[in-house]
Formats: sequence, structure tokens, C-alpha cells
Amino acid sequence: MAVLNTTPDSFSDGGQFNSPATAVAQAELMMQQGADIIDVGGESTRPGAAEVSIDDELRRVLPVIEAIRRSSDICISIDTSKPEVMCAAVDAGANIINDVNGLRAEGALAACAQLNVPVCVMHMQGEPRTMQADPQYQNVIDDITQFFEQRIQACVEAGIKRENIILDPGFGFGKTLQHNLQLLKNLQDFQVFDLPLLAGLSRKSMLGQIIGDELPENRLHASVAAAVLARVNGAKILRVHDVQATRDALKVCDAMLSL
Ligand code: 7PJ
Repeated sequence: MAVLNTTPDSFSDGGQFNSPATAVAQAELMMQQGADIIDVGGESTRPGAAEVSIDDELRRVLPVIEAIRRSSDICISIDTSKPEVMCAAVDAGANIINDVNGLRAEGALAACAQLNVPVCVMHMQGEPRTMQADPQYQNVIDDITQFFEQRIQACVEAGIKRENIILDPGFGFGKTLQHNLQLLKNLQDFQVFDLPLLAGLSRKSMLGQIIGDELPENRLHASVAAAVLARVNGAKILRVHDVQATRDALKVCDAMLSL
């Protein structure tokens, strides 16, 4: 899953792809490099990010989704928490909903049940503005397992097919470095649900903390290592910025795992 931000303020590629033409060119490059899914986002969820109105988010993502869909039948996911954006994006050609808020916004469950497309339910503690202030867990694995149980139940009760659910522990979303490392090390614990796991570690600040580099663009090698570790521990989908490097590394993983 290749990240395509249409935001002016995302932490690592903000402002680069916010015209349809540049966004489509970037999407095409990422497809050539081996992306299976293009994740289009119009709302930065980095810690401290400002909120975006429905209209602004629609103005950012719809022209990009429409333009990609005109030129390709690649799978497109829409990174949003707003039911209005979910519906308009699928109408414009998106195939998957990717919600960092785990479908907890009013109307999000009903919208996804109606749309009948795969949905990624991500765990986040708190909200982007304040989530990194002082994240606390009794046990990060058990707490997130419980969250997944509750969200799966809420999804199914709302009419979302269980087989349409993808789970994501939400690396960096209300988690300390220790929490993130525990999640990475024990990712296979979430296989109890027998649903696909998605992991987003690419260029995240937890990697910057480990390697001691403040600049997201200097985290390529750390990101590839993290993607490999997540794959070995059961992640089916990796959300990444650096498609070619991750694709090659995952091919090596998969060659070994297929024995
Ligand atoms: C994630 C995401 C993630 C899913 C972002 C960033 C922040 N969606 N959207 N999982 N992260 N499913 O790329 O650092 O980890 S935005």
C-alpha cells in the first residue's frame, strides 16, 4: 500500500502531490514500482495536525481519485475518518476505506456497511492533536486486542461483513517507542482474529528515535527493516512511502516464508 498524500502539511511528503496531475504521476510511478494499493489521504493525522473540513478534504481527494481511476484500475484506498468522504471517494472510484479512527465517527459504521467495501480498522489512543502527550496502557497487546474485539463486533452489528475487515494496531498513534516495539514484536498475536493485518511504520518517528535522525526522508533503511519485521510477524499489507525498496525487501521475505 503506497502512501499518496494530497495534504499541504503531511510530515514526510506534505505539499508535493496536491494537484491531480502530480498526484497521478506519483501514483503511476508507485504502481510501476510494485504498489498493489494507492492510499489517497487528504487529512494529515500527524501528531498536532490541524483538523480539515469535509469540503476541503473532498476538494483535495476527489480530483486525485478520479484522475487515477481514469488512467488505471489499480486498487485505491481512501484514508479518511469522515463518512461523507468515504461515500464520495467510493463513488469516485475508491475500493477500500482506511480509517485511522477505527470507524468511530458518527455515521462511519453505517456508511461502510452501505458501501460494502473492505475497511481497515486502525487503533488509535486519543486524538491526533494530543495522542503523543502521555500514552498509557495496562498491556498494549491486550488493550488493542480488546479494542479489535469491540470494533469487530460493532462492525458486524452495523452490517459490515466480517470478511471485509482489515486490522491495524496503528503504530505511532498514541504509543511510546516501547509500545510500538512491543506491537512489532508481538504482531502475530493479532492473528487470533484470522483477519488480514495492515502495518504502517514507514518513516515514522519511532524509527527516527531508534536511529537518531530527525528527518523523515532519512528513515528509508529503517523503514524497510521495520516492514520486513512486520511481514515476518504476519502483516499482510504494508503502508509505505518507498515502494521500490520495500517491494524488493518483501519479495525476499515472501520467498523465505513460502518454503
Ligand atoms: C497509518 C495510516 C497507519 C493506516 C497514517 C503516517 C501517518 N493508516 N495513516 N495505518 N498512518 N491504516 O503515515 O505516519 O499506520 S498517516
